[in-house]
Amino acid sequence: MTTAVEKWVEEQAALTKPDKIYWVQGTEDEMRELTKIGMTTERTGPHQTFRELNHQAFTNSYLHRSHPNDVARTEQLTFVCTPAKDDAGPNNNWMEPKEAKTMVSSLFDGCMKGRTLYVIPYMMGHPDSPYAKPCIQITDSIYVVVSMYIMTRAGKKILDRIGRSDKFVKGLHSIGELDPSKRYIMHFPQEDLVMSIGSGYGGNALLGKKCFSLRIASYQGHNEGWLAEHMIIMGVEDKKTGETMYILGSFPSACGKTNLAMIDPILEGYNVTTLGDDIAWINVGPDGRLYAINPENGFFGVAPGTGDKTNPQMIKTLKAGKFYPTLFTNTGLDTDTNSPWWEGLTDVAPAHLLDWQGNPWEAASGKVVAHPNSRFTVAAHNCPTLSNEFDNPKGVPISAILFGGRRSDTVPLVCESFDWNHGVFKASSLGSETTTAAAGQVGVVRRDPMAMLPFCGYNMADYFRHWTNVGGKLKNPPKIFFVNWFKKNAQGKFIWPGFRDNFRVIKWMMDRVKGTVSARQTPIGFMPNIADLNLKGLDISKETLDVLFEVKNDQWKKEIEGIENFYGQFGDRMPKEMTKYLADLKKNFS
Ligand code: GTP
Ligand code: SPV
Ligand code: MN
Repeated sequence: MTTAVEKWVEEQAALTKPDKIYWVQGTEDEMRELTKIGMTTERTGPHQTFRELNHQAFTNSYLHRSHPNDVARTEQLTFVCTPAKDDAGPNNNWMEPKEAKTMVSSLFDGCMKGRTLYVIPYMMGHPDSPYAKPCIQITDSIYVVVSMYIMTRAGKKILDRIGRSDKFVKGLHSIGELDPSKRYIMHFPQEDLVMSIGSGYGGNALLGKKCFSLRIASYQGHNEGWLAEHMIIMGVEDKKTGETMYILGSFPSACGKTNLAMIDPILEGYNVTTLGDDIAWINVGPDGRLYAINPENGFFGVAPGTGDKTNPQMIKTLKAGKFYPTLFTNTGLDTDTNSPWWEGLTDVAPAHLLDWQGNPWEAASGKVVAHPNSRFTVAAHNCPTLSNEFDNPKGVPISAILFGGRRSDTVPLVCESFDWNHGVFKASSLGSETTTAAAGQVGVVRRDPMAMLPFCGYNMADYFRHWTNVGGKLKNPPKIFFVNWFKKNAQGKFIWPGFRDNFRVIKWMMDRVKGTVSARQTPIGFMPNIADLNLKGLDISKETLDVLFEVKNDQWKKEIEGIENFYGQFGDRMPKEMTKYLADLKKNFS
């Protein structure tokens, strides 16, 4: 008798009409074989899928160049399809589910003619975890198959685990014609289904990542009492006591999560361990504490800016190549050494470079070598700071949550919320300057609550209420902090050194959690007494520190206006508690 998985695959094959169907087993030999095939096919544009790189420099690594129009997530082509438009909310593009399916099915019809349909059984979360979820992705891209193999726990054993059950998350993907006018990323939260066509880019095509582990999973979490968040999970061990504090960190795309997740602390006496760099699934444990797992098994990180000075642990991770292949997408190529290169990898550019599209690069051209959203895909197990708790099925207990964004002004270096609900309010009203991680204008402030604007699979008004409900179930809720590493001066230069120095702020937060330092109360929350910040060895002026911690009336008035406009879209659905906090804030600045 056919299983539910086989039946679903047969139906998708009948629609997409591939030449061949291939069930991914998940062995290393198989990936070597697929990578080899990827070195000779010309599927995704004018280039082969993979080019073998120098394995002495970057063990087991390959370069992939995407179609030039397919370099980032496309939020305007991403839809949440719920029967009622209001359930998707003003934070999502919406289409009626039947209409959406008819529309994309016509694009999927016959799209795999001449191609192989790959079936990837995979798990988000460690298979032993009660919070993990089994999934099946179908794709016609070898790049996607190898990427899924790196990013998730994939292979035949997951198929055995699903068995005859029909409880698995379904993802149908095709690169289609890589035509932006025929590109759609459609989510059907009620059916645990994603249909994505026309893009091979990470967040559009690796359906276990943003599509399932955030959009669909946030919807499941709302129904089941947990949270799916755009967050890192890190451990900070105090070497003296041997105790580890676990912290969650939420930042919008390309705002510093991966860097923070493996920060090399500037202060002595601490070890940082890495559990996740992008997504956290968070449950309330039997003891009333929050426990987080990382559903992923790898990192899909931003290459530019990653170097020995900014993120030495990631450079080691990328060179390790011990587990799975490592992929570089849309970076430049040093033709003398056959190694990947991007801005920030070394201070001086190598003599002979091809740019991300494979054209010879001239320094005088003023063009970038690597695409600003060029990325690497690498297994978490290659990371030297990977936590021993990474595979712990229960997850790790959380003591603090930090939220951040990219703000040239207005928002201070660090600020602590008064309590959980005040933290939810502040997180719900966060703004951040847009980045190249999504197609569209860069550098404009937009409201991005909990860094989830592009990823919340349902109405965000309900999402904020869900956050306060989860808080209500906690015995000892984590403290909530807000940070901004990205303040700039009049010349447009960052005034905070960032990266390793961010640990100075982490240390203050840990002291606040332990209750060993006091803080001063301001209208926006608790702020540090400067004497409590460890600034040893940092060359920073009193004036700069003042700017880092200033709270300016005119700037906050403008900020409040932005929040009011954002909240306004949700009408009466907005929790009263949130509008009350906003009204109080406004009073404080009037
Ligand atoms: P996604 O993978 O898109 O979710 O991004 P992310 O949040 O993980 O961001 P990531 O750590 O990859 O950093 C994005 C960019 O910001 C990179 O170019 C980093 O070099 C840069 N960056 C990270 N941390 C800091 C910081 O503290 N200060 C400054 N100035 N830049 C930073
Ligand atoms: C992001 O854009 O937040 C990413 C990259 O982490 S992607 O998976 O492509 O969304
Ligand atoms: Mn991300």
